[in-house]
Amino acid sequence: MEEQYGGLDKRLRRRRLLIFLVLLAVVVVITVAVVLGVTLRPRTNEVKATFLERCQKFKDYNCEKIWDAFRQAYVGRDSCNVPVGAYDALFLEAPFVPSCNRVMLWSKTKDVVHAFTAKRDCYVTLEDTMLGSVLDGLTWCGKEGSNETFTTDCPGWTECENNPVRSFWNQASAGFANAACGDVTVLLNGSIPKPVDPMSIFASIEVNRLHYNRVKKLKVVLVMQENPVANCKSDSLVALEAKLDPGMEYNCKEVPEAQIEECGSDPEKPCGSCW
Ligand code: DVN
Repeated sequence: MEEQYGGLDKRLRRRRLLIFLVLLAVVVVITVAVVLGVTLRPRTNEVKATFLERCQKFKDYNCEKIWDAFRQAYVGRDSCNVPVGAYDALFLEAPFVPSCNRVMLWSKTKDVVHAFTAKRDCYVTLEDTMLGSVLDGLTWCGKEGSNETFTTDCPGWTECENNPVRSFWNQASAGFANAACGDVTVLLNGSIPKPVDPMSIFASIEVNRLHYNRVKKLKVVLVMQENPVANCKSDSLVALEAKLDPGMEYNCKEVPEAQIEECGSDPEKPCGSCW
């Protein structure tokens, strides 16, 4: 008799364990579904709100129209099939205004450059223009069959060439360089062996668009930190000068980062004296 009860008891415990495991599995599945649902859910409203809020800081732009021109470049498309040309309508809607003697390009010096232009308006970087400012630091993509804008599960910068973010910055950089005129300044990094990286946007897209009929001089500011590893005679800088249109002036200055930061912070000092 006792054995019979013992067997019954065992079967009861086994059944309770089974029910507990099934319930646990259900809870885990629901939790994963909710987390995925939240992380992968379309973020159209968030991206659009940020886009419009940043755009409206600039006068005389029809921000709703620009948003529509922007989203049509990637919405409903495979995120590795958004070529630079997909943004043509956007740049027609918000073209770059020619900027003489104020264009500042950069490469591997994002922080020091934007710290400078945040304090002084004598130069303008792409990220200080309306479109550059609106999209700086954002991630976006669409999906085939969806009308939404996503900010997660989008291809990374190097995952595929024609991703929405990289194609935008490539096209924007080309347009920004095309709008340059007079003297152009570029801040490069003296702490890396190749301040002019051939794979960079500056070297592969922007330099090729600095033509002598508009741009008369390229001024290189080589930002020098402690223990620099490059100088104005480094191979990649000599090659840069050789690449410029005949007749275009070129100069290169090795400038301590501290001097740029200090000069940028002193509104009394003319920008030109910062290097
Ligand atoms: O002249 C500037 C400016 O006009 C811009 O439009 O292009 C020039 C800077 O691009 P660059 O010459 O390629 O310089 P960087 O420093 O190599 O790259 C610039 C930015 O592109 C990086 O700051 C990255 O942006 P992020 O993530 O800091 O907002 C992005 N980038 C470049 N290579 C990347 C990358 N992001 C991820 N992975 C990479 N491999």
